[in-house]
Amino acid sequence: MLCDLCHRNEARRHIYLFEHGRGRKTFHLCDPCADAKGPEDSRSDSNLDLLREVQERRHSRLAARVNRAVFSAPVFDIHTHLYDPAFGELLLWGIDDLLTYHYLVAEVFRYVDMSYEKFWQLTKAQQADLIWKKLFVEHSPVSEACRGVVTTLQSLGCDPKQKNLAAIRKSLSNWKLKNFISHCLSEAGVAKICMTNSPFDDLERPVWLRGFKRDARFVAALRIDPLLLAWNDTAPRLREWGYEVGSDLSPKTIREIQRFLRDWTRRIQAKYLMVSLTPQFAFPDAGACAQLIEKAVLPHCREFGLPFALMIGVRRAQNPGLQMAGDGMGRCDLSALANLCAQYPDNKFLVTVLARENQHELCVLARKFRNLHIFGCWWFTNVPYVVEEMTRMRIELLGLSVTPQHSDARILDQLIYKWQHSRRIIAEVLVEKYAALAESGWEATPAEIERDARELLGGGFERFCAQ
Ligand code: FIX
Ligand code: ZN
Repeated sequence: MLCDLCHRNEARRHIYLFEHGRGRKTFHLCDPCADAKGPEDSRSDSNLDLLREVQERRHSRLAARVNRAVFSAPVFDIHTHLYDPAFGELLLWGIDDLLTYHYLVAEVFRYVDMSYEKFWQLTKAQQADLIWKKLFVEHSPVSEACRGVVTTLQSLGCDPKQKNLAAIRKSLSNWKLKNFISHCLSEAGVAKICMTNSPFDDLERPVWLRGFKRDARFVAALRIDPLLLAWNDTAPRLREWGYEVGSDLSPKTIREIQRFLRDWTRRIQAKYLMVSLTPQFAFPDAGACAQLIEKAVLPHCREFGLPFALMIGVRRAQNPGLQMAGDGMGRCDLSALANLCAQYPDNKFLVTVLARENQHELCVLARKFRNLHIFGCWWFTNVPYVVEEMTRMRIELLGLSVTPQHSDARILDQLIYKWQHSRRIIAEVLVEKYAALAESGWEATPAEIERDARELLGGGFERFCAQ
């Protein structure tokens, strides 16, 4: 055992101290440290000072160890809106895309009275100029989305404080996409990325149908919102593509929907199927969404052994003028999810919910149902204050059997800040947990800490998918 103070020499002196209200503490010193700092009287004040010093050193060693483990564990980013580079312009990257992220569009309208129509008529570069001026020059960029831009620029070697967007554009203009992808992934420590792949997207579908050589870092997830949320509009499209569906959900229609799901699951090699749902989502229910889930989606997921991801709580187009920035949120009734988990134990559910008020109940549900894996601090919950609270609550209730974060990145560059910020909070919470554990008499070894970090950053998700 190494000396608690210098952490270099073998500890040969074991000192006990009774700390009022906190039980007996033991610490271990080598001969030179004990001679220099060791107690003469086990109840003296200097003894308490020594205990504090030992505890501080233990804590900073633990923090360094945990940070190393969390920052070096490879991430499997299980939900993003990024694309394999074969999709060309669908993969967004670069400073103007970074600044026109819909989180920042929502924020700029807090400071301008320009009409929405006028804003949308501006070019992307003009929108970026306005956002830069209002959110970074005229105000300090303290919001999480703004700070994200600062972290990213800093890590790309630009000084964001120079406040000169033209100079920033110039200094980033030499990047080539191929190198930039590798650079962002490596800066973020991301090994794999789940895309969001919609057969209903007219720009995306032809690329899949043509076929292309896959980049192994980009994993597909089959997104089926139009199928579940707008059946009346989607049925004619399926017919157009050769699937013999009626408008009703007859057994033949269901078989054809399953053929569609099978074709696309195979075509894109989907890791899971996914949908985002309103706060009103109910299950069981007579509406098309619940009927389609029950009759088509869940049997399909069982057949392929794939999880079904539900992202619950979004109110689309709460303010339509803001376009994508106009989506809102609401609390949902999680008994729908409880019913799904209980009635379909052979299905696996990956779930994130948008309302802070739903997070505790979601954790408790995951304690009841092992076919439920919780992931991410989604969208409006992805702010440090809430991320910290959710991460702590999840680990306290579920141990390491959660995936605390996904990036939801829409612009490649965002991987850098989203993972830097998230890892910092995950590490902070883990330090607190391991310190408390050590205080109770269990000191996690470096190997155990590394194992746990890998589990949280993607290992647990992979295991859940493989079950
Ligand atoms: O439904 C989703 O996948 C959401 O994440 C998006 O629709 C949303 O616009 C977003 O980017 C949130 O971070
Ligand atoms: Zn998303």
